[in-house]
Amino acid sequence: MRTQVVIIGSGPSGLLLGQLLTNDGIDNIILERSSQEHVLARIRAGVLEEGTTAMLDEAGAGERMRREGLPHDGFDMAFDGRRHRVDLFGLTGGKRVMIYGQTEVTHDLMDKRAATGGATVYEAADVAPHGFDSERPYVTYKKDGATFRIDCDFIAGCDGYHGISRKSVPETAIKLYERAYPFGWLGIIAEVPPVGEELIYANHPRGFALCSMRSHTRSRYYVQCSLDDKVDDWSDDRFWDEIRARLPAATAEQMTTGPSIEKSIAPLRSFVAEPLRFGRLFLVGDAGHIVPPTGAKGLNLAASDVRYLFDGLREFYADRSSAGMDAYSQKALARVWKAERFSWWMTSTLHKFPETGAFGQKIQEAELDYLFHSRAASTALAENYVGLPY
Ligand code: RFL
Ligand code: PHB
Repeated sequence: MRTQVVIIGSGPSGLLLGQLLTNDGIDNIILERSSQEHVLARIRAGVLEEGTTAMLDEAGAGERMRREGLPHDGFDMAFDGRRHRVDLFGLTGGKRVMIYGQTEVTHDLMDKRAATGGATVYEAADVAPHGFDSERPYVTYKKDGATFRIDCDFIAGCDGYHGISRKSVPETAIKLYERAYPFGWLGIIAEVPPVGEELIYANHPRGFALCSMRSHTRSRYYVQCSLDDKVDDWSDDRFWDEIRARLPAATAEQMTTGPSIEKSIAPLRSFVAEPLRFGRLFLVGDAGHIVPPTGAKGLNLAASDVRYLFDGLREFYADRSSAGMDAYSQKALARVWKAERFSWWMTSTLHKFPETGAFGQKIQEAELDYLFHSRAASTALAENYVGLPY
């Protein structure tokens, strides 16, 4: 079998890249380890930057998002018993974010791929990239007991943090930067109206909390938890008591509670691999970098990586120029590191760190107080939250 680009992984980065290539007449095959149902069952991101929504439109997969997504012009930060609004729209000269779940993004991209005849192999086992340091790379995989080989021009490693692409690169060719945080996020979804019109990020001596949403009737809430905690340690009642304890009293009183329909714990990590290109293999999205979710940047970075790589591939096939692909790693990393910095800052400012104690809490409150009394500091926050240009 032969194609132009083999894409490993059908998360948002693989699906978005695949759709842009297909629309441009560039042949591609997606190899995905899991089943389609499993990919669609993962509940993750919820905040899309304008760059990301524009790319979904460009891919032809933005129609439902434009209809059902919730554009937000700001969000609140709560600390010291009060809520303060960050006016994203006013501070950035008219930019906003879109609240639309990653599950829906994935769904829309899968539907578009099916409608335009793109090939995806689900439940592809033992996927392995080969020969990417030569002119003739290929990828092998197993399906239903048989082994297959696909020859190609390029391989896009869109297979997430635990994928095979990054692991296939010789250790001497790659440098890894990493920081693990000493806590996790316990997240739930419940069929209850969100407590506020906009998101609320809360700093509290008991720990961080986030009130997000998926629609006007579906809430997505998180609390900082211990890495040793298990989902079973957290009954719905314990979760609701804890999140209310971390919010200003007036907000807690307004909160509607109800049974959770999903509950999971995620560790928080910052991670970057350098470079993101190895001959004819490219690392895209979470395969190349991870941010803690506090800044809502992971999915948006996957989209900006796809922008740079797609432009490079298009230029190669249209003009036989490798200039765009040669610039991929450096361009993507410049944006990645700025989002890493911002996500680290949001995480550091809003979470309870066991080692810093009451002093750390006071410093955080001073930083937040400064933020809301300085237009310059608020503008820097808003500019990063809506997404730096690319
Ligand atoms: P994904 O989504 O992990 O997809 C990778 C795909 O590759 C497949 N795969 C393989 N396929 C073949 N062979 C192998 N050997 C393979 N190994 C893996 C996997 O099955 C999977 O289908 O990576 P991608 O596409 O780069 O997308 C990245 C985003 O999913 C991620 O950055 C975001 O979810 C991060 N994130 C958030 N990002 C935001 O922009 N805004 C948010 O509000 C936000 N909130 C979050 C988040 C992530 C969270 N968790 C659980 C990690 C909230 C949470 C709680
Ligand atoms: C979410 O809605 O899942 C969400 C929102 C904002 C974040 C992280 C996650 O910073």
